Amino acid sequence: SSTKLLIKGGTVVNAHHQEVADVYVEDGIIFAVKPNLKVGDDVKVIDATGKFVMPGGIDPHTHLAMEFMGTESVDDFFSGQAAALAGGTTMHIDFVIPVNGSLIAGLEAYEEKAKKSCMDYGFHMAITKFDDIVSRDMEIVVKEKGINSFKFFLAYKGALMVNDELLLEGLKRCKSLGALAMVHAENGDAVFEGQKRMIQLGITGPEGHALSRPPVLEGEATARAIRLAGFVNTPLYVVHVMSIDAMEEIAKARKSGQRVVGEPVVSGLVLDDSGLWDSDFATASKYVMSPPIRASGHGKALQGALSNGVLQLVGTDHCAFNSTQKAFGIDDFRKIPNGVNGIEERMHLVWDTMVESGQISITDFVRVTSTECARIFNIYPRKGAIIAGSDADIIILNPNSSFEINARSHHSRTDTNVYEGRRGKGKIEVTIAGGRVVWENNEVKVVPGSGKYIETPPYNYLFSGIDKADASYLSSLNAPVKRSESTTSSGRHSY
Ligand code: DUC
Ligand code: ZN
Ligand code: ZN
Ligand code: ZN
Repeated sequence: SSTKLLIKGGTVVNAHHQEVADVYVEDGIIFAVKPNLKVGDDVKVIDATGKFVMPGGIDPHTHLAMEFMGTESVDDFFSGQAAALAGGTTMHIDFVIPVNGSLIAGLEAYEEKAKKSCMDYGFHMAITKFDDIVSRDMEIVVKEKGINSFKFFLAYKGALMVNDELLLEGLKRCKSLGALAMVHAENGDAVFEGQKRMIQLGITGPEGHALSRPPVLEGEATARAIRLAGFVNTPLYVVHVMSIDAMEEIAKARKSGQRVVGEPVVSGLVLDDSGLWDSDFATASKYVMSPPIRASGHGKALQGALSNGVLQLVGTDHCAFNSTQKAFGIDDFRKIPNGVNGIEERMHLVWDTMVESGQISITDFVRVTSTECARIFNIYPRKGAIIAGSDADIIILNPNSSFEINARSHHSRTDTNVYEGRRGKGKIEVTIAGGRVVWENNEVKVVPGSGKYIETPPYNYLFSGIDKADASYLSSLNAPVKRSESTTSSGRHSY
């Protein structure tokens, strides 16, 4: 028998519109959204009067069970997703990391990791080198495996980093496949240099992490990636925009009409770098992620950019390590595994920081936490909307209740939380994923294996008109000049 649900009397919010209505769900699908729906008594009714009924969050940027810096992030596709559901996120897109440069081997490993999923998920693919085999596999991944986005790391020299030549090859390949190119934008060569300098100065603690890779290196790499994407004429998605420097490059490019998407992450929006100077290593090291959390002022500017549309959607870069893993870098910050939590906290923190403060509307909240992600990765309106026919991924938020964050009560496997002690207004009281009530009365109820892989098709709206723009550019060029061969006195050809 299938679960039938009626969510009654709430304010249903989509990215474009909000209205008081009932939502009827059957077989994991939204069947009707209308005021005063009448249903039979085999239907579970949830009263949402005075509350907001919104599309479940989609986190565009996570690293579950990621093998990284000699260890593996502690939240896997079960614990990380259970945490997500407890915080109102019903889908995430994780980054497949190639195995020995092989995309297919990497994908097989991630398919295995994802078998225990309890919520829907999609994949991006990281590209760590480029050759004929990678080029061929990119096509297989797009056409047969449901992945429409590729990420290039401009940092992590000697590990994941690609140089400009490979980035250009990758951008061209993405364009030809209708796939979106993404970048981790920091100048990896300069970071390497900055790290050596810190160690030489005797700065070996977590503060050295921030000092070794300042905003200027993020701004430079962001500008470079944007210009190279402009040269190829293909859209670009900049992940984890952490600084004013990077944000201003995106603003400038978008103003000129270039198709650049900017993704801030929650840590960059709401934290500052002061924790990295904490005298307690366990406290300071938990804030280590890349790009680093910046000095106060950057976060506020990123909030402004999110509210005025320069940045379009919020991720987390959820990549959780526990304090014993962080302690690998007790004598050298370069060995601290990079990553912070956030998959469980994103929705509450964006609500409190952006909506409660009046910086964005409730419809914009839905757009930046869910709908925009669904549009960009081409799964809208199956995801990111509460309309008849969409997947029943729904949250109920009580604006008059409050949340509190701490490592004791969170659902992540980490023993710390970078948002420890934070409270705010607004509480996600119910999460429905695939038509099942998975979070209610402060309890997660999930089954391993119940999550579905969501294929993301190529050629999203960011690509519309690209070919035409190329054709008109080419036709605007003069025909090649015809020259006759002549020889100079020195014997060289002259043109
Ligand atoms: N940054 C992190 O902090 N963790 C995972 C990968 C990354 O780029
Ligand atoms: Zn509407
Ligand atoms: Zn990154
Ligand atoms: Zn990341």
